Amino acid sequence: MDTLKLSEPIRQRVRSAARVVVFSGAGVSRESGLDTFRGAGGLWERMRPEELATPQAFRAEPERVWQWYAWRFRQVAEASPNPAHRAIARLEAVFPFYTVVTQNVDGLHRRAGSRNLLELHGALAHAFCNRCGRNRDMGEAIAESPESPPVCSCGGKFRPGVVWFGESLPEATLAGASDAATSCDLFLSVGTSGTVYPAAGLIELAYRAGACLIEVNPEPTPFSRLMDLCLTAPAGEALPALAEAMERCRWPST
Ligand code: BJW
Ligand code: ZN
Repeated sequence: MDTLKLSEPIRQRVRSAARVVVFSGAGVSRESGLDTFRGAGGLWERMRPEELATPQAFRAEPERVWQWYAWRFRQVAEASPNPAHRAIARLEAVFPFYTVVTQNVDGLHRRAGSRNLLELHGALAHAFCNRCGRNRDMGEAIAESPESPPVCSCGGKFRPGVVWFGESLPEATLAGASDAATSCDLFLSVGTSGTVYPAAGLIELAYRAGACLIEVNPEPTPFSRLMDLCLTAPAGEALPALAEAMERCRWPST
């Protein structure tokens, strides 16, 4: 996508927006070489989520779950932020109140420079003890014990610092994301299938609050019909063009 021409109604919304939320999912990291969960080639095509991404799976097969996350951790360590992450980070300088809410656990938004960032589903970079809650660095934990979860001094097992199905999202993070979605003027949904709750509910909150909604996804999602604009393109192509178009709206003389 070269230059993007926004319609006049969207340009007006961008010009007057003070509060902006970017809500991202696995698709934003696809062009960094990381697999999405759902869809063709997605992680869940090869293994069932309930066998890997639940506390029950960790209790039943801790080694298998640990090895899968160790593999994901290594993939992420070798990956780099792509033009979509960088465009999203760049837009933080354009709007007075700008929040990136991500479902991703890969840390690529932070590595690209996003600072006001809420990680709804935790982070692969951390591990914590499933008994006493002690935190430690995931890389060190894997280096110490690549095949099975390291045992804590309390006798518990270290697990990845991510949110599994059936677990609550970090309360303050979800509250911050809900407040941001409820009060925003502009909401960009990027690279998410919008199928996992309560995260996907943020799109509904922004819609009900009357925000201008923009979706970036090569495929339609359950929320596409609510959008003011759908950019049906990969995030790494659409986001740099969208960021540039938004900068032109806000700073017409540059
Ligand atoms: C591109 C692209 C490119 C491709 N550019 N785009 C209400 C209704 C129904 C169910 C529930 C509900 N409330 C709660 C639930 C249960 C459950 C849930 O939502 N289930 C549904 C799946 C049915 N939710 C939970 O259990 C949550 N906890 C909770 O609700 O606690 C309260 C509670 C407790 C106890 C009982 C009851 C309630 C927790 C959810 C945790 C999700 N965890 C995971 C794993 C994280 C760890 C890990 O990484 O392994 O999070 S699951 C997985 O899905 C991961 C993701 O963050 C999440 C969302 O996926 P995402 O990011 O949207 O990725 P994809 O793959 O789905 O989509 C990628 C998109 O990219 C696609 O659209 C592509 O087209 C697109 N794409 N290339 C742009 N280049
Ligand atoms: Zn412990």
